[in-house]
Amino acid sequence: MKTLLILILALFLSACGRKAPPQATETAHFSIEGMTCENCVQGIQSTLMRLPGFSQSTIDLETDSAEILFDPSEISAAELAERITRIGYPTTQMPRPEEKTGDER
Ligand SMILES: [Cu+2]
Repeated sequence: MKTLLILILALFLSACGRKAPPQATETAHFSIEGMTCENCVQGIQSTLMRLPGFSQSTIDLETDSAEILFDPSEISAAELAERITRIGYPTTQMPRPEEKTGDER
């Protein structure tokens, strides 16, 4: 009885311990071809959600672009692009928009 409780507690603690360290996140920008409606966006989003290391995505149907937050130790930007391409939307990684603007002196 007691050992079971301790075991459960230990499992609980180790599960928490695994989630506790804040994951390093990286943002990547992509150009996605072939999206025509909200369903396309939903489809891409649900594919992304199943990937390890995926954190968050903002997909813009009007500009055919996406911004994806992910943990680079789990998945790469290239892999993300490949996964979206594989479900029918040819995706290429883009440079950050900040790098395009002539903001620096
Ligand atoms: Cu669609």
